[in-house]
Amino acid sequence: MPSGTHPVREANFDSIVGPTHNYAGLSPGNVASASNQGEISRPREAALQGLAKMRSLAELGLVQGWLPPHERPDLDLLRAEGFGGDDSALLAAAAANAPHLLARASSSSFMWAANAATVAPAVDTDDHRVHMVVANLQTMPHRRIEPPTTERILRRVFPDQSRVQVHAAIRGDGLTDEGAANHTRLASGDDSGIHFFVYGVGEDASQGPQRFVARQTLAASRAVADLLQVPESRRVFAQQNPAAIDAGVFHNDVIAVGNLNVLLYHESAFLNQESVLAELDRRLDGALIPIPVTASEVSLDEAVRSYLFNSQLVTLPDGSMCLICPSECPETPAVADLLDRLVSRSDNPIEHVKVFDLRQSMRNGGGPACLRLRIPLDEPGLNSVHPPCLYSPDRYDRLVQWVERWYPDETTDSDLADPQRLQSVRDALDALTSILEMPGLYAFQR
Ligand code: SUG
Repeated sequence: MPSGTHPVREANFDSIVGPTHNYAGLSPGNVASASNQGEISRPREAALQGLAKMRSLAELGLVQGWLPPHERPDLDLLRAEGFGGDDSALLAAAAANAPHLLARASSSSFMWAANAATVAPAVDTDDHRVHMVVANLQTMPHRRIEPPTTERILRRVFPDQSRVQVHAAIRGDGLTDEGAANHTRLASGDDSGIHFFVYGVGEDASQGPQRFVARQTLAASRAVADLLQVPESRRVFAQQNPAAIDAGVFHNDVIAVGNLNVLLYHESAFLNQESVLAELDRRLDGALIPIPVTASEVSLDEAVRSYLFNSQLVTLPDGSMCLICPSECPETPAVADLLDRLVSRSDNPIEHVKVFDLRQSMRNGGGPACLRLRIPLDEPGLNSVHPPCLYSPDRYDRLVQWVERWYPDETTDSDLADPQRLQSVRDALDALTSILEMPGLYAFQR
């Protein structure tokens, strides 16, 4: 059977949280990031929370992988801004004169792998290869530094270009792209799927949000769809409701989540909601199972605070669906009620809810779905993945021990300039490249 005609299984690749995870308030429009600015972070706990989610999903019978962290602080960013001297002098000068630049250079924001790339499986593309387009992340300055490293990592994890083509981030005026967080693949069964791209602003900027920036443009979504080699007939574009962006919904995955033919969404998710849903249903030959959540059930504010829609919606081996929620969901009464109703109803395949403590990431606006990149793979595609980046109990244990050995318990602003921390991060990453069998991954190793 040629590649692209095997059934696909969704693999989730989560990024490992980095040792410099901190709260710097770098993302205007992201309510959690803004409100936790300056809080003390707990990098070890953050990384262990992420790893625990990965293990649980693997134990549920799902395909789980991990992506290595990027090197931080990014000293090249500081050098490009004019700081010089050896590494210690560089850190000290940046801390004294431009703490905001040091914060940008130190962010662990690459951990939200849903913003790493947009992916189309082999079964959907013109040339029957998986295509991935690295997100350019141009809107937030601290995230602009991610794409080259993301590209390098994805090429190492998916080295077989005859199966998986990794495309560099798109460039150009007005092309701002935040990856899979604004893209959903929907499908009925094993058939090829349709690709639902949600953008924040189109050609007419006056139709976009007024308070916060729209992170995804229509032009960018179109350019990504072209590179993915998804046929026109399988593309649907919709605009996010600008009022939702202005209420803190900075990505579509904060207000809607889909899996196979199910779409769970808030009634304020999209502009022209009815026609968007009708179009999705038509493209799925009438198989769409829409699950609207009204504002009277869960307000926009409760949706943003609980991150209900940032749950992962996954299909378990028995065919039932499970929502992987953050602990803020059952702690929000309206959301807890909604979840109870959802699993007890027979009009949808969601039968289970599993709750995870991801508070360290959540405080920066990153829930379960933000932490992972969905990569639907057929069997030959799965066999082509760099094996140490796929979950195994043994390597999981080694990663946990590695985090416990190297990650600081706490981080405050002043720690970001500590040269001993820098050395410890490099030692940690050096050790990680042995565990993941990726020699020379980081610039300091080359
Ligand atoms: O881009 N937060 C990230 C959160 C990304 C969430 N991803 C998805 N929704 N898929 C962002 O706003 C905060 C960093 C800080 O403030 O320190 C941050 O970058």
